[in-house]
Amino acid sequence: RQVASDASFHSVSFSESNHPRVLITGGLGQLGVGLAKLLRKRFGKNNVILSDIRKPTDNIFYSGPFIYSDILDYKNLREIVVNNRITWLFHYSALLSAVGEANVPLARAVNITGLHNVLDIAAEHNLRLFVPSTIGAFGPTSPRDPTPDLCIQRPRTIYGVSKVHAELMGEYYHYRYGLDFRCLRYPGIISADSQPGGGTTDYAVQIFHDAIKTGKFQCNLKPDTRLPMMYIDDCLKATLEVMEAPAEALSMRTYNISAMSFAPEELVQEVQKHVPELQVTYSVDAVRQAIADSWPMNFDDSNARRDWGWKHDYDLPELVTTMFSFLGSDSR
Ligand code: AKB
Repeated sequence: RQVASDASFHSVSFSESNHPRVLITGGLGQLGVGLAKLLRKRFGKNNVILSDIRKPTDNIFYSGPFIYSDILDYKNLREIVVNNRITWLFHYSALLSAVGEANVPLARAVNITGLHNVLDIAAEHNLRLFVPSTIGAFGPTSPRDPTPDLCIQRPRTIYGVSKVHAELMGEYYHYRYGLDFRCLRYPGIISADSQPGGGTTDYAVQIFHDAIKTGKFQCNLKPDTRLPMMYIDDCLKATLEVMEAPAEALSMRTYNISAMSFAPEELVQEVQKHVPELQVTYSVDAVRQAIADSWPMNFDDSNARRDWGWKHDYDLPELVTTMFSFLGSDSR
């Protein structure tokens, strides 16, 4: 047993030691804190380490182990994996679609070079590795309604290209070196207590905040732009489920997951059931619109449903009700 040192997560009790030891990279983005909460409930607080290059707020720091980790620093990452006896890694560091187009060299470094570091360390240390992919891994020549798991993937964003690369490299390491790589293609994710950073689907989160704060919302996509979307709890549930699935159940290593699909005008209608006075205008962002027009409208996730029993809980009305009960629509 490892002797406790300065960080509290070194002192793991024997009862906790059967659980995976988890590291989450990019942990302060939209999904990491929620994932850490879910995994800590299941595996014990000290067995789940959040990491990022950003400074955490006090509440994140006190809710469980947090560590500085730069995925572009190979030695730093390897040291963290070794010192903390990590067995599962969730690799969330990435630049999203819109922000990636604004800084292609940085997106290339974080999304591609960073992934290479993670893959090598995961293979070297026998980790189970989860890498999220996205609807953005498809492009204008992919079938869009519905988009199956296996089809043409020729995305036109650096984000999409890097995610196809991640899918293929992860699968290659799996077949070549036995790496336990697992990957889900996420739709746009909608969450109340964390913000997305620089994606094309961000409007679907922003509308809730603006409806409550100002009663006015300016949408940067056209009203009929249909995209697959999912509530964060479904996304995190799927992530844990695919990581816990027995290897024999997985007929593939990269799965689409789906819950609902809507266009801004449909979301607006549903939101107006809670905030009838909401005023909506459309001011289309050309970059985001072109990206959205090249992405799936509906995701075919029948393989995930068959292989490991994927089932979503939230459709559009439940999503909207849940968002408002979280954000407190009467705090206006
Ligand atoms: C984005 O819009 O870039 C992301 C995604 C769908 O992967 N939310």
